[in-house]
Amino acid sequence: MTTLTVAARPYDYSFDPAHTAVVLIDMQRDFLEPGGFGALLGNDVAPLRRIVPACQRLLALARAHGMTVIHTQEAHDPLLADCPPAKKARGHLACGIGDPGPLGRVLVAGEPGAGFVPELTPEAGDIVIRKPGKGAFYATALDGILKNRGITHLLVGGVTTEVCVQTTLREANDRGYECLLVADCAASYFPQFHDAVVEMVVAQGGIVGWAAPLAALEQALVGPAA
Ligand code: TIU
Repeated sequence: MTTLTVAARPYDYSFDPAHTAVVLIDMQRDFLEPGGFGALLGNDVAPLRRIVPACQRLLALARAHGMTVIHTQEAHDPLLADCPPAKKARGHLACGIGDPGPLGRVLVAGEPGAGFVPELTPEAGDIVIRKPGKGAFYATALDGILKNRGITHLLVGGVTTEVCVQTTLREANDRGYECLLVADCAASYFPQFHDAVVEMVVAQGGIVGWAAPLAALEQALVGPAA
């Protein structure tokens, strides 16, 4: 049993890498590239692209320390059988979920847009969870997979902070997982929403979890920079 401590908010976060998973939420072309679902919703994708190098470092740390790596992917089956009509209708998009767009059919599994950005392609041994909703626990095998591995702690990053990241954090917290939001490995199209989520997570004594920058996690795992 190894207990490492991260200088986090609202107070130190302790974890054992053997019982910890890095969960990287939805780092897909549909959210990070022009022409994808996020851009079709009217968003500028630049703030999301900026976290890619930090996410690469987070994955490298996880792999170097034997942690489970989980990538989630928001995508629907080609028949949209797992897409609630209410989700497809939301936003009244001319080109919405399931429609042919610049990156293939929007948010459909197997299409270019649903794929991960090339810098964060899953490696052998990583687990990929396809999810139909915003939370990664809803209608997926994630909870069972984590329990099968004895995972109790989650280090969470990805996009977008206030939609799929926050929903997943709350789902995980209610299931008893100890969650650290790696703040600079998450991003929103709206920087003020990102900042607000970080504050919401750590408020009230860490009612939903902890937050820390990647550097604090690096320091816990590899010691202070020389
Ligand atoms: N639109 C938006 O901010 N997010 C999503 O639709 N999905 C995720 O957050 N992954």
